[in-house]
Amino acid sequence: MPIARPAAPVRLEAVELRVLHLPLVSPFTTSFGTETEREVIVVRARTAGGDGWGEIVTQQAPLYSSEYTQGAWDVAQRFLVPALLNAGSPDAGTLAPEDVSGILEPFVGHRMVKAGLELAVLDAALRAEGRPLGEYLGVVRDRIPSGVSVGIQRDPAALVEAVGRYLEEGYVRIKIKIKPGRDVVDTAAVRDAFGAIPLQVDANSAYSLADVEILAELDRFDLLLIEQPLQEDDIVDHATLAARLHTPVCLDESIVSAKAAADALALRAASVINIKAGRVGGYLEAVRVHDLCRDAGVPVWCGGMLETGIGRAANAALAALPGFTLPGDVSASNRFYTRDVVTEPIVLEDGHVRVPTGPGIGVEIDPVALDDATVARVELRR
Ligand code: OSB
Ligand code: MG
Repeated sequence: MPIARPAAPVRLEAVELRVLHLPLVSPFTTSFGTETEREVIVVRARTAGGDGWGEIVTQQAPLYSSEYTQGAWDVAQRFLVPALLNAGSPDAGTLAPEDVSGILEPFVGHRMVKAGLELAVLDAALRAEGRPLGEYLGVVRDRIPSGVSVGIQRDPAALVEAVGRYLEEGYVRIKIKIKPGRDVVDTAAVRDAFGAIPLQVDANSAYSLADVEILAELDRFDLLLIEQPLQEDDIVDHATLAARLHTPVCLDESIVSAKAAADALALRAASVINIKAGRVGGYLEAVRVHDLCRDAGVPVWCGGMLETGIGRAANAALAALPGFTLPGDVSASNRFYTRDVVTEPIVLEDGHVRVPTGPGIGVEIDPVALDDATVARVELRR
């Protein structure tokens, strides 16, 4: 469903940006690299009616997507934040959250930056109204089943150990990262150890169509899906691959907008879609992707970008929309962090995560934790 009731406009007075460095509880390895520390940008929208918070989910290096944190830091200050601060009629000077994406639209790409800015403005607007983000987006649940994304480990035995710990904690769905040479063996090890658990794999673009035989070997593991086997722009190749596999193909990196989602579905390049607000340019575009998939009868699930408590709270709300019929990568904060930047980080309860019910994103910032994690800070004023 489209947003039923728009948020009241805000008077945007300043935007504060911070680069945070947050140590990860353990290294996170994917087909594109290993991270030991999360570098991320937090946005504070300062409005006449109070502050709002958002998160720009870029990573330190452009390996998952072309966006990266220093590029985001630059484009935000040079172009995107000034465009928002200058928006609105000069006397009224107000900005509606629903207008943010249109104001930023002339600037090509940089969707993660746009998403973080939009969320901060939206959070400020909703907090001023005392209205929860979930209610605004149209949630139909008060909690969501929680899956966990498990990085590539030293060897399959270490993977089995890691997966075992997450299952003990209660996660209801396991996703393992794969890459060439660590696909069939790792998947077989997890299946052998744990039987018919809900299991899926994520290749993060590590294969090409020439690898179809190897990918078809995964069919025997009865996976929920294989996520993004091929490159971001390999839409036709994904369609060719999908026709050759029994395992459903799910797209992540390729789905950069509602238009990209519609095109991928039209070409039969995917039968499941991973929705990440950052990747598609915001939570409102994420709802549009959700809506079109729901109309097409295509299941979606909420992906993650190792969010802090800010983005994690917003993801928990997004994932409670009706079309999110598969468990997402919305795990507890302690899956990645010992110390989050919010006062009540997301926790796992009986394999589920609660949808926040407070105003806006529904979590409060821990100012000391935020300052401790901050390595750069700038404020742009009207
Ligand atoms: O491909 O889904 C991905 C993390 C960073 C970049 C890309 C991905 C991921 C994850 C982690 O899989 C998801 C999470 O935040 O738990
Ligand atoms: Mg992925």
